[in-house]
Order: sequence, then C-alpha cells, then structure tokens
Amino acid sequence: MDWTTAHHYTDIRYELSDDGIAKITIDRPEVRNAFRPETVIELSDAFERAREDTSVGAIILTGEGEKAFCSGGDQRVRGDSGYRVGGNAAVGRFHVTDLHVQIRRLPKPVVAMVAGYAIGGGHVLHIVCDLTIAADNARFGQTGPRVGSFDGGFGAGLLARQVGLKKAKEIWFLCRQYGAQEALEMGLVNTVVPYAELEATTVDWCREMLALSPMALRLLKASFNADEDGLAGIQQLAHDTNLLLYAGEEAREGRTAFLEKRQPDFSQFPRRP
Ligand code: S0N
Repeated sequence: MDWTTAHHYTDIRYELSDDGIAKITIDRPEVRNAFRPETVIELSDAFERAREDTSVGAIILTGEGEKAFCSGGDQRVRGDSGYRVGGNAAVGRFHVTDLHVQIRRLPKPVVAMVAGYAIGGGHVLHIVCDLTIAADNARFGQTGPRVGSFDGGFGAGLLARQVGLKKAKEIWFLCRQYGAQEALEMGLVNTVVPYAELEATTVDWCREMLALSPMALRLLKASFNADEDGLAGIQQLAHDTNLLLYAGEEAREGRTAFLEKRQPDFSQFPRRP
C-alpha cells in the first residue's frame, strides 16, 4: 500500500492513500507509542485535517511497529494535576478527554488498526474508534487501578456496551491482559488477522466503506452515538438532518423568501404522513 505524507508532525505521521483513506500513526515506538500532551495535540490536528478533507472517507488510527498500538498516557510526564506539556508545565490536564469526543464526533468511520499492546489510555483510544481490526499479536487491557488512574467516561461506559458490564468491570478491576482471539470472542474487536495481513485487511475494510453512501455512514455513526452522548448526540444527529434539509427545495424557499423580503410559500411542499 502506498501512502503519501500529507503533513509533518513530531510525534505522529499523517498519510493519505490515493483513494480516500487517511492513516494517522502514533510514532513513539520507544515508549510503546505512549501519548504525551504534544502527541494528543497533534492527533487532534490530524483528525481535524482528515475531517475537513472532502477526499477522505475513512480514517485509520494506528501505532508504529508491531509491538504496540498505544500504551496510554506517557507516565514520565504525568504530574499531580494531569499530563504536562513539555513534561514540566506547572499545571497539567487530560488532553485526551477532548480527543475521545473528537473521534466520536468525526462524521467519518474511524478504524483502529491494532498490533501489539493497546493498553490503558491506548485501549480507550481503540474503544472510541468505530471499528477495530486486530493483528494476532494484539493484547488488550486497562491498567488504571495499577497506576493510580481510571477512565470513567467512554473508557468504562463504552467498554461495558461493547463487552457487557461484568466483563468491563473485570477488565478494569483486575487489570488483566487479553489476547486477540479472546478480544474477538468478547466483541471487543471486529476481526483478527495475521500481523502480515493487518494493513491490507484494514485498507480493504476501509475501501468497502468508501464504496458506500458517505451521508448514510455519517448518519449511522451519529445514530449509534445519539443515546450514548445524550443531548450532544441528539444535536449531532439533528444538525446532520439539517444538512439534508438545507439541500432541499423546502428549506431553500425559506432562505430565498427571507433574502427576497417576501413571505415564504411552503404550500407547494407535502405535509408528509
Ligand atoms: C505496554 C506494556 C505492557 C509493554 O510491555 P513491554 O513490551 O514489556 O515493554 P516495556 O519494557 O514495559 O516498555 C518499553 C519502554 O516503553 C516505556 N513505556 C511503556 N509504556 C509507557 C507509558 N505509558 N509511558 C511511558 N513510558 C512507557 C517503558 O518504560 C520502556 O522504556 P525503557 O526502555 O526506557 O525502560 C508496558 O510497557 C506497560 O504496561 N506500560 C504502561 C501502561 C500504562 O500503565 N499506561 C498508562 C495507563 N494510564 C493511562 O493511559 C491514562 C490515560 C489518560 O490520559 C487518562 C484519561 C482519562 C482519565 C484519566 C487519565 C489518566 O491519565 O489518569
């Protein structure tokens, strides 16, 4: 598969295929692709880039190398009040909070391509992606209680929806690791393939989606998120519907009438049963 670098970053790579796939790679293999604040800031920028690029229809999130997808927050820059930019800012924060929301909000399918460890905050990253393609060497798990941390947001709630409440509690309470086949059996990933076939399979899945209606995929993603995200989820679905309304004659009549300083004539439009 040929990828073209579309933007240069320090901690990640942003690449495009020639047929509508963006690939975002966390490129810190020396720490098993742990993310520091700068990594998350770059990830956020890359996802925004992929969102705005109308030639992109599917996005792959992955980690460099076969040892890890992502090992979560970089523990070397974890301070007493969160993660510190540059490792020494006086006050830290959780930059990844907004990234979770951004990935869910992004109206294009996001596919996690996982080889090796998806651990801690790295595990949550794959949970918030729409699909997960796992290599046979993938290992999944949470470490929060072991390192004095937890993610009670999507990291707990979405996981419970994906694997069931008892299993989700087991994953968080015991901090065990699970192999790819076990992850498949519990509904945590979509498929497992040999590592050598990981990228080709992920690209195939993306291409299958690229052949489908982008608006239908967008509305499906919003629909799956709607009840989980409460009013924000309904808002996304409603605004997507508004996009469609704007494209029709009925909404155009309202806008045109306003611009022409006349009363709108909606009598020509059906009151649908
Ligand atoms: C991934 C593991 C299992 C890999 O084991 P392996 O293959 O034996 O390699 P190691 O020798 O352990 O590691 C190789 C080198 O990489 C460094 N390293 C690995 N992970 C990290 C990391 N997360 N941060 C910094 N460095 C890391 C190792 O130190 C080693 O370096 P050298 O060679 O110099 O010794 C294994 O490495 C492992 O278990 N890693 C730690 C996993 C972990 O606990 N991650 C953090 C979990 N917490 C979060 O992710 C929190 C996320 C978050 O931001 C958040 C979100 C919402 C709410 C709260 C939080 C919050 O932060 O609390």
